[in-house]
Amino acid sequence: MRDYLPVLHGENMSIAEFFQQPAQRRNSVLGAVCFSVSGMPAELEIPCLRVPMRRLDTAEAVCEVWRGSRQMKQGKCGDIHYRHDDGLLFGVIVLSETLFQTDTDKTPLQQATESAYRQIFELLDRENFPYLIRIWNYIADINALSFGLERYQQFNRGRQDAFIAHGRDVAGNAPAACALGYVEGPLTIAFLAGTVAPLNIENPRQISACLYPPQYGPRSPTFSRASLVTLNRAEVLFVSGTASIVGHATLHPHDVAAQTRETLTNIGAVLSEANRHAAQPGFDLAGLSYKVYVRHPADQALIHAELARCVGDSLKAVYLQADVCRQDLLLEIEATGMLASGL
Ligand code: 3EB
Repeated sequence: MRDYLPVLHGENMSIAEFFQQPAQRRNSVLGAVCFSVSGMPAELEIPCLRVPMRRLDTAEAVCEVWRGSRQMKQGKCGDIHYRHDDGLLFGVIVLSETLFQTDTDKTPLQQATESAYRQIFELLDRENFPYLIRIWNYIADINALSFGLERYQQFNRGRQDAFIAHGRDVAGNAPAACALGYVEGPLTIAFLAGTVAPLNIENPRQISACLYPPQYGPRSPTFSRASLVTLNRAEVLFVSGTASIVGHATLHPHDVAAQTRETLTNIGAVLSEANRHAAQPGFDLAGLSYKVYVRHPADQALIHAELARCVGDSLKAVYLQADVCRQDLLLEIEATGMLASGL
């Protein structure tokens, strides 16, 4: 048993467990992302994001809770609700596209995305948390075509414009991320930022997303394959949403088991890269905590069987029904891992 918690700590719990924590323990929560919940009690202090995706492995709702340490401060800034300690800031933003005009050259989703990211960067500048470490993007109807462009590609335009407007790197030093779709609802984003620069990691099996050829849209996605952040006593690895992509191409378009294996091979390659930079090269598939986004609920059992076979008995995974940002991708997997270091 460890006798301390790392500075940043992620864990999954039920909504009931979340709200029944002793006050002192609840006070260490930076924020939470809750899936499969129908409603949530009003929570004044802690930013909680409700993502309307159905959980597939059990009926129970799940909260991914991020903990910090020491003194917490929270606030609201525009559409963002945030909370931070002296090293980490967690924020959530929910923005409806219907607030934006349709008569300009930017689509409503593109404008909403640009606004959300601009608000995030303004907050990070103001609160002095310069480094975006990890960002979770949830977008309604992500594969639909509107205004002549797939909605994921509209999102990519707004995101890249905001990065550029704030002088942020779009090629080589972007945060870890994921981008998933659900049926309908506002643009829904959660993010973690810090005061110490994370190390952003690429996957040698995949072209960097910033170099995807134009067939995937007029603007590249802005994310790296993982980010590694070292906070005094722990190294935390955020593996971005990862899919069955090699080079830039989707492999095994109609074979969900093969896509699962290819995705794990990609995650394995990212772990090898992370281990080249980590203080202790201890990241492995068995030690990660997974979130698996599944396009067709009927595929969940097969995906789980492949994952359990490759990862082993210790597999910790939550399965959610979601649309993935390319029509031919049947799943996307993200993961986090933590190692105590320097002790
Ligand atoms: C991919 O590798 C799959 O647009 O932020 C994964 C992670 C994906 C993040 C994003 C997209 C994003 O291209 C899709």
